[in-house]
Amino acid sequence: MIFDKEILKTTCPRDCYDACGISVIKRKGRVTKIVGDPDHYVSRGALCGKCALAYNGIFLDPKARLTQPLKRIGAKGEGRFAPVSWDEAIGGIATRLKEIIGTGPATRIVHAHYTGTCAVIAGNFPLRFFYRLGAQEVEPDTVCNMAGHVALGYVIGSSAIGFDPRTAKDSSCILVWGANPSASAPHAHKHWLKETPAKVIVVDPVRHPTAEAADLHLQPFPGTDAALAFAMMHVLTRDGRIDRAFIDKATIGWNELEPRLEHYTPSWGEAMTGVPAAQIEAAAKLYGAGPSLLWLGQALQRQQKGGNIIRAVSLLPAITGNYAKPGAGLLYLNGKKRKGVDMGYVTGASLNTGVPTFSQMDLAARLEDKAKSAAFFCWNINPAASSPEQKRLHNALKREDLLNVVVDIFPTDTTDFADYVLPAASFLEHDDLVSGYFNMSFSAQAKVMEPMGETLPNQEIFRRLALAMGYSEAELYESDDAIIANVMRQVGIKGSFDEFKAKGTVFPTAEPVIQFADFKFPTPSGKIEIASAQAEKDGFSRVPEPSVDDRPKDGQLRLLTPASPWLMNDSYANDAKIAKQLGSASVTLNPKDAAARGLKRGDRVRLSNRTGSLDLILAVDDVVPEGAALSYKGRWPKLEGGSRLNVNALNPGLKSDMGESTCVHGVEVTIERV
Ligand SMILES: Nc1nc2c(c(=O)[nH]1)N[C@H]1C(S)=C(S)[C@@H](COP(=O)(O)OP(=O)(O)OC[C@H]3O[C@@H](n4cnc5c(=O)[nH]c(N)nc54)[C@H](O)[C@@H]3O)O[C@H]1N2
Ligand SMILES: Nc1nc2c(c(=O)[nH]1)N[C@H]1C(S)=C(S)[C@@H](COP(=O)(O)OP(=O)(O)OC[C@H]3O[C@@H](n4cnc5c(=O)[nH]c(N)nc54)[C@H](O)[C@@H]3O)O[C@H]1N2
Ligand code: SF4
Ligand SMILES: [Mo]
Repeated sequence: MIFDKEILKTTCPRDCYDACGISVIKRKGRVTKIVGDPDHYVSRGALCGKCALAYNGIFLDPKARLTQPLKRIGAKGEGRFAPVSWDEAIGGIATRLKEIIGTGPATRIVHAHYTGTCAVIAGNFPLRFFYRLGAQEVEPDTVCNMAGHVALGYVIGSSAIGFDPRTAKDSSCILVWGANPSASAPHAHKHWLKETPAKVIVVDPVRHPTAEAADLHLQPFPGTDAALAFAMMHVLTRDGRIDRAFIDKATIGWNELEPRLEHYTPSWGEAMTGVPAAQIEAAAKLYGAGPSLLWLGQALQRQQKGGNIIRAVSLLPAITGNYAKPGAGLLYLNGKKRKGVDMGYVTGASLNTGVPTFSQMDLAARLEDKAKSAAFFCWNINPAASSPEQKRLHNALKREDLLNVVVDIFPTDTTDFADYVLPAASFLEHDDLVSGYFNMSFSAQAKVMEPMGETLPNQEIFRRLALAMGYSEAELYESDDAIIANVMRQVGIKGSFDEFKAKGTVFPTAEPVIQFADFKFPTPSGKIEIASAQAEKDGFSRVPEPSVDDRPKDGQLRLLTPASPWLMNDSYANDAKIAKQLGSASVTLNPKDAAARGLKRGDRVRLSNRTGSLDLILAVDDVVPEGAALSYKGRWPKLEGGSRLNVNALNPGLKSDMGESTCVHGVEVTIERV
C-alpha cells in the first residue's frame, strides 16, 4: 500500500474464454477503479470494452444493483416489490417448499442456472442444495453447447480436454471454425491469434473482425460445415496429406470413411456450402501442412444437425495426426476437471438422487404444466432474456400458483416475474476460484470490497435455505475457506489462499500440455472413433454424414444471433454507457438482400416467423452473406420499448440432433418494412 492506495488482484469469472486478470485500485479503503492486471498474460493491463464499463459502472452502483431481499407486491412480470428481511424471505420460501414436497414429488421444483458467474463455488455450490431437495434441473448446456459435448464424446471421448493454447508457438496453422473471438474471446483475438507464427484460417458465414484479420476466410452458408469438412478431407486424402501411421495407431473406422471421401470433391463442396473450390483447396493445404490447431466454436453446433457437424469437423485432426505433438490439437473447451478440480465434490454429487435433467428448449412448456412444476428457481441465469419461445415463457412465468424465486445481482426481466428476489453479492465481494475454459491456467477470485447492501454470495444464500429446510448434511454447510483449500489441493496449488491471491493466476504445468500425449482417448475403444458403435446405438450414423441444412425458402433468411462485443450474454444491457455503445437493436443484411426487399439502412423492419415477430432497425453491410441476417443476442426485453422482447421472441426452441440442444443459429425469419 502506497499511502492510501492499494492494488489488489482478482479474476473475471464471466462466461468468456479469456478469464482476465484484474487489478482493483482502492483508495482509502474504497474501490475507485477496476482495470486489467498489467502482469496478467491474458489481460495485459486492459479488460474488454464491456467489462471496463460494467465493472466501473453498474457493478459498483447501488442504484443499479439489487441490494435487499424483495417480495412481490405487484402482478407477476411488473417488477413491483417490497423489501423484506433475509429471515422473512428465506422462511417464506422454505415454508412453500415444504408444502410442495409434502403434497407431491419434489421434481415439481424446477431450477435453472447457468453462466452469471462461472466461479467454482458461486457457480456450483447451490447444486448441493438442489440435489438434497430432489429438485429437477434444467440441463444448463442445452441452451449453449450440449450437442458439441455429445458429439465430441463419440469422437474423442471428451469435449472438455482441449489443446493448451500455449502450444500455438509451435503451430503452422490455426483453424478457427464457427467462433468469433473478436467478440467472444477478445484477448485471444487481440494477442493470441496475432502473436502466433501460424497462418490463421477462419470459417464463419460472417466476416467479423477476426475473419477480416485472418490469412484465409471461408464463408460457408450456416449449417453446411459438415460438407465443407468432407471436401477438405477429400483434398487431404487425395494429396497424401493424411497421417497413416497415426490413423493406424490412434483411430478406428478410417476404412469406413476413406472410400466415401472420393465423391466429395472441392467443386461438390462449393455447390453444397457456397465456399469457392479454390478456397477449400487452400484451407486443406494450410491445415494439412501442420502442426495445426482446430478451435471449434460453440456457435458451430447451434444448428439442426449441429452434433453431426462437430463430429465431421473433428475428424480433421484425427486423419492428419494433429494430436499428441506440440502445436497440434483440437479445442472446444478446457473443463475444470482438466485442471484437476473434482467437480463431483464441488457440486455435491453424493447428494444427487439421480433426478434426470430436462432441456431448456422445453422450459416454457414445463412451466405451463401445473402437474409438473410448482416452483421455479433461477440462479446465475436470466431466462426471460436468454431462453427460446420468449413470449410463451413470459406468459408461463405469470402463473399465480408457481412459486418463483430468482437470485441475481441486478433487477432483470427474470426477477420481474419473481415472488421472491434474493440479491447476490458480486464476484468482487467474495473469495472464490476461477478456471477459464480456454487457457490451462487457474486463478484466484478475491473479495476486494464488502458485499453491497444486504447481498450475500450465492453459496451463502443456499446454506441459509438448507438450514431453514432443516437439512443436516455437512456438505450443505461447508465453508468457502474449506472448499477453496480442498480445490487448491486438487489442482496442486501450494501455499495459502492469500499467497495465491497475491499471484492471481497460476499454470499448474510450466510447459504447454500436449493434448492426448499418451494416445489414450476416453472413448469405448480407447481410440479416436471415426466410426462410433455408440453413436449408432444411440440412433445416429456410425460415421458422420456430409449433410447440409436446406437453404431457407420463400424469401426467408437465416437469422444468426451471436455474442455481441458489448454484452456478456444477457448481462450489461442495464449499464448506461454500454447502452450508448449498443444503440438501437438492429439487424444487418447483405446489400443484395436489402435491395431485393426494397429496404435501406435505417428502415424499421419486422422480423417474423411462426414463433413471433420483432421490430428492429436495419443495417446493411456485406460482412453478412446473402441469405442470412445478423442480430446480436443479449439485450434486455424490458429495455426494448413497447415490445418488451428481444431476438429470442423469434426462437422456436427447436432441438439439434444431439443432446436436446439449442439450434439458435438455425432460426429462419421473413423481413419486411414496418
Ligand atoms: N438468441 C440467442 N440466445 C442465446 C444465445 C445465442 O447465441 N442467441 N446464446 C445462449 C448461450 S450460449 C448462453 S450461455 C445463454 C446464457 O444465458 P444466461 O445464463 O441467462 O446469461 P448470463 O448473462 O450469462 O447470466 C445470467 C444472469 O446471471 C447474473 N449474475 C451475474 N453474476 C451473478 C452472481 O454472482 N450470482 C447470481 N445469482 N447471478 C449472477 C447476471 O446478472 C445475469 O442476469 O444464452 C443463450 N441464449
Ligand atoms: N462479448 C461476449 N463474449 C462472450 C459471450 C457474449 O455474449 N458476449 N458469450 C459467451 C458464451 S456463453 C459463449 S457460448 C461463447 C460463444 O461464442 P462463439 O463460439 O464465438 O459463438 P457465437 O457468438 O454464437 O457465434 C460466433 C460465430 O459463429 C458464426 N456461426 C453461426 N452459425 C454458423 C455455422 O453454421 N457455421 C459456422 N462456421 N459459423 C457459424 C456466427 O456467424 C458468429 O460469427 O462466447 C462467450 N463470450
Ligand atoms: S468478459 Fe472476458 S474479456 Fe471481458 S474482462 Fe472478463 S474475461 Fe476479460
Ligand atoms: Mo454459452
